[in-house]
Amino acid sequence: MKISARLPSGPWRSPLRGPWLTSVFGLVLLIGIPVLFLTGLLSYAAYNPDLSPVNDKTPDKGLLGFYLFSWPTRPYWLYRVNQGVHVTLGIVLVPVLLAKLWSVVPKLFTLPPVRSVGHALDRLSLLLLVGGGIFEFLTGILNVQLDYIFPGSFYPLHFYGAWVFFGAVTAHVALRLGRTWRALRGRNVWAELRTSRTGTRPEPPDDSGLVSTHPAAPTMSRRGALGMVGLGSLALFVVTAGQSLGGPLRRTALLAPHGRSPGGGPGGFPVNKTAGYARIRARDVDDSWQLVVGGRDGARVTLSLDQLRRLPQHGAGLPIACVEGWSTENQHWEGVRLADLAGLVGYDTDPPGVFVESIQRGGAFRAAALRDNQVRDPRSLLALRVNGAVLTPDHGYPARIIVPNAPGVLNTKWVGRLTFGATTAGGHA
Ligand SMILES: Nc1nc2c(c(=O)[nH]1)N[C@H]1C(S)=C(S)[C@@H](COP(=O)(O)O)O[C@H]1N2
Ligand SMILES: [Mo]
Repeated sequence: MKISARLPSGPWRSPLRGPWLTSVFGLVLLIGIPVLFLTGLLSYAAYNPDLSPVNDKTPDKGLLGFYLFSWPTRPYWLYRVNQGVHVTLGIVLVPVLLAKLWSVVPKLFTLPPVRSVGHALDRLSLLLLVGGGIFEFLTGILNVQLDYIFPGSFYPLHFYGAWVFFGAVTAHVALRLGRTWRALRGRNVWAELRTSRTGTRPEPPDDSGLVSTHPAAPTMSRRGALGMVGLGSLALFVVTAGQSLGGPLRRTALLAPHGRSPGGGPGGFPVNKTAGYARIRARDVDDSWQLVVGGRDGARVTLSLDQLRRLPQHGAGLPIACVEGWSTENQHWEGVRLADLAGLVGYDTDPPGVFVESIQRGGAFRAAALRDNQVRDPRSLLALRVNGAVLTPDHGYPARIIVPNAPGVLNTKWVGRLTFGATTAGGHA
């Protein structure tokens, strides 16, 4: 009777549930979740969090941010790939996550809830695992689909949640890897994929708590269940990946919140916040517009658009890659090197980082801080033109930042002020 006390009674009667099916879903997540964790951590490093409070505002990263490093400017496409993988994989794994939860659902409702100290710890780790997983996937998806419904707080939530979730995943893997491995070896996957519904039998009774004691007749085969989940993931991939891969595939990105058909011409690539959304008025960017550049020992230079155009112009082919996963193909930007602008205010060599402010009043992303390595890269520009034409209003006319291998959020549009050697308004590094 010892065994039957651990077996699910109650409404859970699917004959498909069992250690093998759970382990197959678990194996996919075991490969996918570390990739999500790693690309997520890299994404934080890329946001220059040590230049808070303007960039990533997550407080107390001291302990959890032990790994942070100076994010490089090359290869210029790395952030685009990193974020495309993070967001696309996160979305594609949703059906697998749901299937895994479905497969273990009887375990989440076992009675009595706690049998021993060991069992209590095991259940607590499951709570953090299931809760943490749902929390991470939900905050991530809400963020990419509804753009920042948690103003300013998405980053800390998703960052702290990631550590809790990954800690629970690690504990879970340590506790279950042996059992998973045995379960996977216990059945032949190819034989399983050849078994139709009528040939489908429950897994043998065991003490896993997953196999039903009074299984119902199968309504689908394991092959069918795996196929349904696989097709779900494939469908999500097809309607998501185009937003990062770009080209003609952009049209297939039905789930992409931005720029599925961004139009043609030089400004024909996706826009995050439009000039209208940012409440940029025509008179803010007419002939009265000026760029204020601050620098060493209070040096200050004011430049009109004509004066900027008379400075040496340089080009760079760079994408915009948003933290939300969508990105553009390389665009050809032209403008003034950030390093040259630093040279106008006392930093002829080895310029420091720069604090960039938009003329936009308010809004989460009106300012950003760049590191010295970003300022020094010859491809880092205050861009005045893109693809052979003056910037469109939505892409930041009269001037915007473009930096290689940086998250889109650092490419400030409608720039009004640059302060070299500062990381906050009025502050100095
Ligand atoms: N002033 C200002 N600059 C901004 C933003 C903003 O909201 N305001 N959004 C940033 C974000 S999050 C991204 S992804 C890029 C998008 O650039 P694009 O709209 O030209 O594609 O602009 C960045 N620059
Ligand atoms: Mo972004």
